[in-house]
Amino acid sequence: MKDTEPGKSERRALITGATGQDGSFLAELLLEKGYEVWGMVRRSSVGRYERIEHLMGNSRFHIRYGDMTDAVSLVRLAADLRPDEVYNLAAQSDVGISFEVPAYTAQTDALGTLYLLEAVRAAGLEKSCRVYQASTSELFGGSAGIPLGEDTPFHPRSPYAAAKQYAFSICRNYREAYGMFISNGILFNHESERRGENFVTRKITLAASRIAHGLQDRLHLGNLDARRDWGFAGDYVECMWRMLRHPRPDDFVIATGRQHSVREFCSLAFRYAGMEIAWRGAGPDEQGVDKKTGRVLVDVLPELFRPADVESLLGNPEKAVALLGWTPEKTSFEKLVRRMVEFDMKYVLK
Ligand code: NAP
Ligand code: G4F
Repeated sequence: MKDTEPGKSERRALITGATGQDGSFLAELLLEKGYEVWGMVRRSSVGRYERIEHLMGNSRFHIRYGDMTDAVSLVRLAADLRPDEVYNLAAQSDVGISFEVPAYTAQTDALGTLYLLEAVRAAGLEKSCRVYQASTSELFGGSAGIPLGEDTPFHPRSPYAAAKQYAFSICRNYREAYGMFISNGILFNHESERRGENFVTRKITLAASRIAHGLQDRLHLGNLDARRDWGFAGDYVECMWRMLRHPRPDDFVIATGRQHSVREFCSLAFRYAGMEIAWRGAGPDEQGVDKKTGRVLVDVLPELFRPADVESLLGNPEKAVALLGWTPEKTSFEKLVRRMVEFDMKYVLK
């Protein structure tokens, strides 16, 4: 696999959502591969660039303002930059919060994707520019223990998933209708020490670290039985890049093929933070107690349950293994949890 096209010394990539978890890892990867990288960021009254601050001094990394809800800004960006590759990662990505801001989620995640594809077309790039769309395992709405693959029907269970279903479909439609190179990455949950603090994994590793240092009393969680196929974000962004190096546009499931419950994630994170949890009680009365002291470390709050939840997600990454050379569980579940706790044990003291 060549890193550069023949006759071209440097490819130019535009990343929407560059300040997010995946955007920051992807920007690092593309810079390592010799790309000129343009990150789209939105204006904020506070500097919110901590995930990409370390890239700011790189002469091949640039930022431009834009917003997925502002079609004009996307048209201008595509026309000015004329990118070879666009990675559409920008989204209101919190499933729980999408129940509270459903229309904004649809505007950003669904219509925003349409605007971006139209911007690529308006710039006359439909034959040259390759587009990656951040699709999601949330589209499936659950797996009931059966691994989910590219042919599994969708059943979105949140405004977020419904918006992402539109984005997935419009990407496929533009691929078929206009012959554009657009690939959907159907990514299962991927985490890291850069994960937003609302997502359950980071909420747990931060809380375990704060509790270990005496900075927090206990952790409140919702559905402890939810099961996810959790991988490491740094591994997953490599697949995004590989999808655009593949000879044909296509849709790919990226997953580890293993799943764990929220409860299991919790037990492991607290263990790495120096505490062994024993679980007692059931349903809303369930508690995680410190085996040594009997102190309650984790409890369940009914208000943290979603109006509809995806109970179980398990992916079948066979196609990506065969066609993209993807290695599932490159970073194991245990390594991922340890990495996040090790980071947060220091982070919470800053
Ligand atoms: P994230 O950390 O929440 O980052 C989202 C990014 O989108 C941020 O840079 C955010 O900017 C930006 N954004 C949000 N609304 C925007 C708008 N209206 N205009 C412009 N930018 C906007 O998400 P992530 O975990 O990196 O995920 C990246 C993408 O993959 C998302 O599309 C997500 O839905 C999808 N995905 C994620 C996972 C996962 O497990 N992480 C799995 C499947 C799919 P601010 O920093 O200014 O908020
Ligand atoms: O960490 P979560 O908020 O991630 P969720 O909903 O699976 O969504 C993430 O992964 C998707 C891919 O499948 C992405 F498309 C999406 O953008 C996002 O990155 O919740 C995981 C599970 C849920 O079942 C939730 O109900 O954990 C359960 N949970 C239990 N207690 C909790 C909590 N989730 C959160 N956020 N906070 C809790 O206290």
